Amino acid sequence: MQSAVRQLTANNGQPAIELTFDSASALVYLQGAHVASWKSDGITEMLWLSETANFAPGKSIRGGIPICWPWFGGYWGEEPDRAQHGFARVADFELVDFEATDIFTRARLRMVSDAPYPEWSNRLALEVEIVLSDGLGIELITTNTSDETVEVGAALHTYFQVSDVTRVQIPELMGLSYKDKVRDFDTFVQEGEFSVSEETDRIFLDPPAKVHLIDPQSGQNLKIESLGNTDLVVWNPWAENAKKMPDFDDQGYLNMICIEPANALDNRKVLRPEQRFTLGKTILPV
Ligand code: TA6
Repeated sequence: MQSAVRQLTANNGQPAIELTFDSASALVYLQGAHVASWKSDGITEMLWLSETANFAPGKSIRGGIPICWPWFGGYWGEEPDRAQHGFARVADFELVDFEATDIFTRARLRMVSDAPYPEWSNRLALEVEIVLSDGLGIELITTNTSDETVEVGAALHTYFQVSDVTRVQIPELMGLSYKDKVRDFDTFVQEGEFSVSEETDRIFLDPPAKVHLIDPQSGQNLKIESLGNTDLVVWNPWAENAKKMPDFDDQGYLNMICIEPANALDNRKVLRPEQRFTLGKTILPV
C-alpha cells in the first residue's frame, strides 16, 4: 500500500503538497489550502479546473475546492469593499502535520497569513485537514482565538467534473426549500428532479447530510457526505456568466457543477471565545 505526502512546486511555481494513497492522488496548493486535483483512481480527474485558471499569489484558483471563509458570499459587516467569499482562499497556509498509513493519508494545514482586514485581526484561527483514502475528505476547523463572540460563515466551494451538466442529477434536492440568488434570493421549493439548463445559483436550506451526484453519461456517481453545514449551495454560471469571467473557460460550464456545504447568509455560526467549529465533507465514488 503506497501512501505519502510530499511537498512540490506546482503550476506557475506555486508551492503545493501531493497526497497519495494506493493509486489515488490529491494536489493541494498551500495558498488557500486549495485542493486543485483529486484522482480517486490515479487517472480520472474528479474535480473541475478551468483551463484559464490563475495560479498566482493573491488570486484564487478557479476550480477544485476553494475555501470560502470567514464568510460565504457578500460580507455582512458594515465595512465596505470586503472580498466575496472571505480571504482564506488567497491566504498562506503551512503544512503542520501529516500521516501516511495503510488506511489513509492525511495532511493538516494552518492559515499563517494575518487577516487583511483590521476588524478580523486576532479573531479566528483556521486549520484545514485533508484525508485521502477510498474517497476524499476535507474539514475546516475554525477556533475563536479572541475574548469575544465571533460570527463565522464558510463554504467548501467544490467544483465537480461532470460529463454533461444538463444531465446530472442530485436526487436528494427534490422537495427542499432554497434561496435562489438568480431570483433576488427569494425562497422556493425544488419541485421535481433538480436539473441544470440555465444559470443556477441555489442555497438549499437544511439539506440532508448525504447527497449523491449522478452523472448518467459517465456512470461516475459520487456520495457527498457533509458535516456542520446548515446549507448546500449548488451553482452553475451557464454560458453568459462563464464568458464574463476571464479565469472561467467559455465552454467549461458544460462540464462542471458546484455542490458546496455551507453556513451561508444568516446561518453564520456564533463562536464563544475558544470555541471550535468544523465544517467538512467526504466525497466517495459509488
Ligand atoms: O457559490 C456560488 C457563488 O456564490 C456564485 O454566486 C458565484 O459568485 C460563485 O460563488 C463564484 O464566486 P467567485 O467569487 O469564486 O467568482
